[in-house]
Amino acid sequence: MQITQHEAQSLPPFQWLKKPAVDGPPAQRDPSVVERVSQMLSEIERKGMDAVRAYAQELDGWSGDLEIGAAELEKSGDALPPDVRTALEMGYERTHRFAAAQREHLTDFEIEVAPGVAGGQRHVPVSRVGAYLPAGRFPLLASAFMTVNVAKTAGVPTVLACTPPSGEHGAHPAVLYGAHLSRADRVFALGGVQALGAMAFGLLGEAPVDMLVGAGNAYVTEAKRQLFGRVGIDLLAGPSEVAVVADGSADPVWVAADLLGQAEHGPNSPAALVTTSQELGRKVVSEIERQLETLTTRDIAGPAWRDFGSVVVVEDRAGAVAVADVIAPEHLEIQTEDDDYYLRNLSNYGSLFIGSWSTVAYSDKGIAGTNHVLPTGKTARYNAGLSVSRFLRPLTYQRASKEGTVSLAPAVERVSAFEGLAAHGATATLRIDRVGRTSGAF
Ligand code: HSO
Ligand code: ZN
Repeated sequence: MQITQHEAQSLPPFQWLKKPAVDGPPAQRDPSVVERVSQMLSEIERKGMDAVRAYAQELDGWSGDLEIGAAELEKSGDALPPDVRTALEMGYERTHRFAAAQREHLTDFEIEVAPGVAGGQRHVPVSRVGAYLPAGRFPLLASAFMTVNVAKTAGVPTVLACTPPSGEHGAHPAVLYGAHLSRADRVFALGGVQALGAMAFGLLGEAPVDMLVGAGNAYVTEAKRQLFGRVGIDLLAGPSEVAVVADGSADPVWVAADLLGQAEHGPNSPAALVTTSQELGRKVVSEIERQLETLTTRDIAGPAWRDFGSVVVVEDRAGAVAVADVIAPEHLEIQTEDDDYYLRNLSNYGSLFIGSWSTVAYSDKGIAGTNHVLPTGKTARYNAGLSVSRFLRPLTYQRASKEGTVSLAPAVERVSAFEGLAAHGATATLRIDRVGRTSGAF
């Protein structure tokens, strides 16, 4: 989310109130991680489940059953405090409803391209998806709603889910309950690279998956990157990010809280304030220090803010849009007197939170219905977050009738001859000769 020198040159004038202590973005790829993941994946591919089990034992201390049975999934909710269970059910229901609306708004169509020639498109789901449900430093309970649930809502017939073993349950009960609500077909207590390898290579009593989705640690992300091509992926998630665009009407206490609300994800989580008000910027800087004093996650959020936090003052709202589009944050909050101006003019963000009553955590937990698997590290310039459309390929088809050949074949013959591709031309010639040529140009 940093602003490079090159980008700064083409931006309207702006001023730094706080610069990140670290120059440049958080490191994305550690060569030792790349090497280790590559070696693990080739071992898993060669040795199959023996290697998977050995890694589960070595890295997670787990030698129990890998699959979580249907009965255990069914009762996973019983282990949860009732209010947590209710909140999870609410999150599932809302993310499902939002994904179902996305499905409904993807339209199939067929148009007449020329007389007797039709072209069409149908959205067809991927057959098999593998979802990774992280349970690391903080188990993110809504993960399954964002991946398994969205895939099932898109119509994916088989969705496998893997989550790291933890404690004697084999997996975190809340993560299991999320997977159960989300309609996972099979769930495994299996973490890290071995989970992704097992799903991609078809080692879990299932054919290989076609696509891997879900966030994880640096090893999980690197495994997805290395498996990409052989399987599809959703995106490569980097550290969670937030940016807030605020003017003098915003409450510095809320803005500071919202910045820390994502900074606590990890010590390399960037958070940025872009403001038209120098006064607000100064207040937010001191408010962050004040809130950090009592925040239980200050040992993470504090270094994150110091190293990757920024406050930028711009001259006007057009300047704020220009800066926000350059930093292209994963989450972008707008807290101004003119929120709709930003909705109309911004183009690079993972998900937008409009108005001071909308905050990122509402979506993070699934309670607001939208997806939290979002592009990070400026990839919002070209990518969007996870949605049903990622699991549905817009497959095209065409149909030409005998009548249609008249409007297709002569042009195809001419282009093919010009290219020197005789066999292409012949496919058209055969057909037009059967119909008979009409005189004149195509
Ligand atoms: N902010 C994370 C998702 C999350 N945070 C879930 C808390 N729970 C990535 O968008
Ligand atoms: Zn979050």
